[in-house]
Amino acid sequence: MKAKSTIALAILIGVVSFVGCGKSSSTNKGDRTANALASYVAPGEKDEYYLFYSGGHSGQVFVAGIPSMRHIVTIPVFAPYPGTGYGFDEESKKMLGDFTWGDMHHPALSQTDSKYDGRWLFVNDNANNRIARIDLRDFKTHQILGPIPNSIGNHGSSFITENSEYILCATRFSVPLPKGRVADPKDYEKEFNGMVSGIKVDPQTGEMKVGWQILTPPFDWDLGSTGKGPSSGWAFWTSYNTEMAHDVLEVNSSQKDRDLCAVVNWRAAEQAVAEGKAETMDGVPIIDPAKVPGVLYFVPVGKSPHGMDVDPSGKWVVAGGKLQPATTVISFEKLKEAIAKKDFVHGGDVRGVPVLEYNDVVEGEVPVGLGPLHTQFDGKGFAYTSMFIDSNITKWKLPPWSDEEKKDLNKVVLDKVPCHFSTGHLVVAGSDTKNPYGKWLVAMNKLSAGRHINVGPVQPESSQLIDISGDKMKMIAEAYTEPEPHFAQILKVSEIQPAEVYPKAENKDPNAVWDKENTGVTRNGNQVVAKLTAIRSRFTPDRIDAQVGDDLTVHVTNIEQTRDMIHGFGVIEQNINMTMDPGETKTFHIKLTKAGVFPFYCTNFCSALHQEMQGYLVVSNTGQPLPGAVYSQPGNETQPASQPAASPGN
Ligand code: RUQ
Ligand code: CUA
Repeated sequence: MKAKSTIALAILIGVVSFVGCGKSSSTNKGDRTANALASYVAPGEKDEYYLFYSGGHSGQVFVAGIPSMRHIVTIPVFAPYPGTGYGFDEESKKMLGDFTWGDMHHPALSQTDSKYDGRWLFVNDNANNRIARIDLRDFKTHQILGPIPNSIGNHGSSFITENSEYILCATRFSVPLPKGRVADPKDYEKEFNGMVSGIKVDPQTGEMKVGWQILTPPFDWDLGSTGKGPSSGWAFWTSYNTEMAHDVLEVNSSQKDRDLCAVVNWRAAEQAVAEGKAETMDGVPIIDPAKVPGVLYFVPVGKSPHGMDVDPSGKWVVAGGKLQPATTVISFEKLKEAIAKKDFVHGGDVRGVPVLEYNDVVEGEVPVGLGPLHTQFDGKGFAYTSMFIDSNITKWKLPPWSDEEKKDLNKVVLDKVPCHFSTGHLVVAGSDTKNPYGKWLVAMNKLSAGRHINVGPVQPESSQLIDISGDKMKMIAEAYTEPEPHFAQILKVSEIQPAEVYPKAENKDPNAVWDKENTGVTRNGNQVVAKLTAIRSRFTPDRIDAQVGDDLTVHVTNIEQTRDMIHGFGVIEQNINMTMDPGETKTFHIKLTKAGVFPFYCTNFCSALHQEMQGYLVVSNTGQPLPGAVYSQPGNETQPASQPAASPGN
């Protein structure tokens, strides 16, 4: 076993250095004119699909268009983003909490009846155990849930159920639970635990809360996928450390020929909690699968698998091989039969969780090549697997297979297209729904290896657009992103209609002001509150007076109702930067610590007089207001601080 894993590692390192030595690309450039036209979107025309990339440790979502592959916007989620003022105003600061970064992996579009319903995009944070919800009405982050209790390394998510009932997550790491308990990593097997979490999604609002959790042995759970159709109500995860090693995982977690994947009946879990079969840890109902049978099963799969993908029919569950040159295809029908017959490996349960017989549930191992990671589907019976080591996309045929094919599964491997280089994730439009759009596949490659103009040692990731509408795949175009997309979702543009302004009538912010009469600066003790409007090309008022030691709160409403008329609010040397979209109110809060005059200005180019859109924050020393200081009651223009509630200023 050890020899095998060493070989796998050698291959891996070999390929990487091969790529690194600058061997020129092997792309079949095909018919340049036809390919160019296929991805060309003329000036003024629009793309047909949205491509939502997870932004990895940038903590952001990148939105591009297909087929042009042009980056259109960035949606900040787990990290501040000055470009949209995210992480500076009170609301987004509160969502981010104490964290300034996240490691985003797998985005999931909300679904109704196993089809995208165009409402929300959920993304997970591997680093700080969080899940966020982006509303597709305005392409903004509206909720960040977490850190999730009893869950460490929220990598195995966000896998959404067929009617968006739950986001299901599994832990990549294990720790002593509840969090905060300390045990020696040498006692890993005994003291550490992993977890599968069901995050409940409100069907109307999308608001998430932790529903329940299932305790697992300290395997390192990897990728997962939810069932649909016949496998409705079930979910599946691969794992890569059934050895339960706690050190030198590179070697110690690659000892066994097979690892175990988790088969979870989430409806049974939900019911068990409703029936009071859970115990509570850190406020969450926890199911111990040894005490509640029927919730969790294990299935052996090829060594250290990675991806786990359920096909559009819900019949086939495909595990990537990573360290073996094949994908394992599990038949859900066989799996259900084996469970019904209690056909378990005799005496082979792991901590009371039954293990199914490999031969009872596996339909076949498809020899796709080296380093299979993730698989996507086109809804026409074909599967597409990303090959990290071989650096290609391999197209193969899903079962049912003929007897002849079964005898030699090489026969179901149909086509390969080289990618550049070392493909990690791939996405086929709509693959995780019951009706994929097919047509386009995007390969997300881990190494770009100098195919772009030289930008120094910092290297982008490359994405390649592949046409899968014919028998043979066609490489069409390539583009670059910042690090680092881990999976993506593709949505038809025609399926959503995002708002382009926030209608005034829908602004429920109690501090929104729309008329000059309601703007102003009020003072109450050391609390100074300013309410401003922003419109081309002025802030009203354009002077805010305060003193050192004051708590200053500023609400700015962009009273425009015109698309694209975005205003910013930056304050010099105060680390304040907000952006207000048309009809939006934003708030910041600051403790004033230094005296001086601090100009504020619009950061977002808005008109020919954008440069003139500025004002002053005047911070005088404590107890020494300027005679002309602007502290007004609403409706009052100017009023010295030392004379509260006096007559309106001139
Ligand atoms: S993992 S390259 Cu975070 Cu999705 Cu497979
Ligand atoms: Cu408002 Cu620039």
